[in-house]
Amino acid sequence: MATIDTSTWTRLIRNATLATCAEGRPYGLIPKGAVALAGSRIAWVGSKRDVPETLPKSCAVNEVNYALVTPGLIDCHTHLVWAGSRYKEFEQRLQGATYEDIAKAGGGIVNTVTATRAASEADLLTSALARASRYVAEGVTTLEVKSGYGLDKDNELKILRVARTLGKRLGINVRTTLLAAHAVPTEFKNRADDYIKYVCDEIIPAAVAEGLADAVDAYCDTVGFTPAQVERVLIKAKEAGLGVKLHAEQFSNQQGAALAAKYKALSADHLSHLDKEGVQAMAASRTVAVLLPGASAYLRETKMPPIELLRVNRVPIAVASDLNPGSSPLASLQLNMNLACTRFGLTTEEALLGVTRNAARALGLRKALGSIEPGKIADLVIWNAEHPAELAAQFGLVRPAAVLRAGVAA
Ligand code: DI6
Ligand code: FE
Repeated sequence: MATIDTSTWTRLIRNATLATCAEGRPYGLIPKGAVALAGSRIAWVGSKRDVPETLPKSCAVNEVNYALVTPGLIDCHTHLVWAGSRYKEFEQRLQGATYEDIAKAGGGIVNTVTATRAASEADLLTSALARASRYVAEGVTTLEVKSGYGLDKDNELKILRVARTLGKRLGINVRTTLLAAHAVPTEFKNRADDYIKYVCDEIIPAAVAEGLADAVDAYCDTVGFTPAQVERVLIKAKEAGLGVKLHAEQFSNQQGAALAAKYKALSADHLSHLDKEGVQAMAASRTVAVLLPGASAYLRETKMPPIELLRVNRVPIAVASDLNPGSSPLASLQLNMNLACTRFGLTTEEALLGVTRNAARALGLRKALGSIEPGKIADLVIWNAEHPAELAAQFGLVRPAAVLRAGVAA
């Protein structure tokens, strides 16, 4: 066997139940594993018996007693920055109203827009920090945050700035997504096309100029925008060099997934009403299917995404929390892993890959994050658990014993 160069190693985690989430075997599992770091990167991954005997003197050694070690978890779809509460709509739905009824009557997203526009950047940061901290406490090291409750240039940028600050304050990796095409604001009532023009001509360029958006998303549905309107946003975002994503096929089938695939979207999200053509289009473009079981459960939806079709066509499946005040005020990625299994029928392995390897792909970060492999960033979680299935098989019981972010203990 070739000798392993340990000269750059700064830390060795030994005696781990290593769920690398790399391809090749279930969970990428190495039962008696070890992982070596060189600063912020992963230098070597293997079996305990292959660890060289001589290590540099300065290399820290962590014996973890066969605890489970996974990549840092990634929530690739949240709307974490907002103000106000929508508890009244929850009560209305319990009385029989639907999400779409409430949106059409002028409630829903637009409600949260009013509160969010009125909130200061400092207040938005305070509430967003509290929400994001819950994710950090459950092993999340990368979080996507969408705008979409500002719906004008200044307020959309305000939300994206809060998102950027969150990452710095919590020392986690935050990816921002501009979702200006989330709903039609009241000042553009019955003028959705004009609003889309404003999004394309003013909001996207401003977000690009300030470097505030990593990607662009749009809401393609009966409560959102038509495929033709969404397409204009996708074209503009692509021209600006940004990745694109789409809220698609949540309440109805608008062929949004196929549209996303046409623009080589990183992901199409929700997908309860996705059909075979949509699945095949996503497979061809390697667009990730992001499943949001919390939103499905919270709105008491009965139509489920076509999991078996996604599997057969080898569409990568991610799982996210969709944290937002209207359709998923459920601030936990682990809860969503569990719901992905109980509600959508994912396996526990699919649930874990959905918040690691495939979630990284959904954010365009598959080369840097999402698995424990040499060269990747050393975002790792050591759990009070023995087996990777435990992460999805419970809720609120399995907790990180330690978290490393880019090789540094958090
Ligand atoms: N993502 C969204 O953007 C909307 N639904 C979803 O799953 C809901 C946002 C809201 O109601 O505030
Ligand atoms: Fe969403």
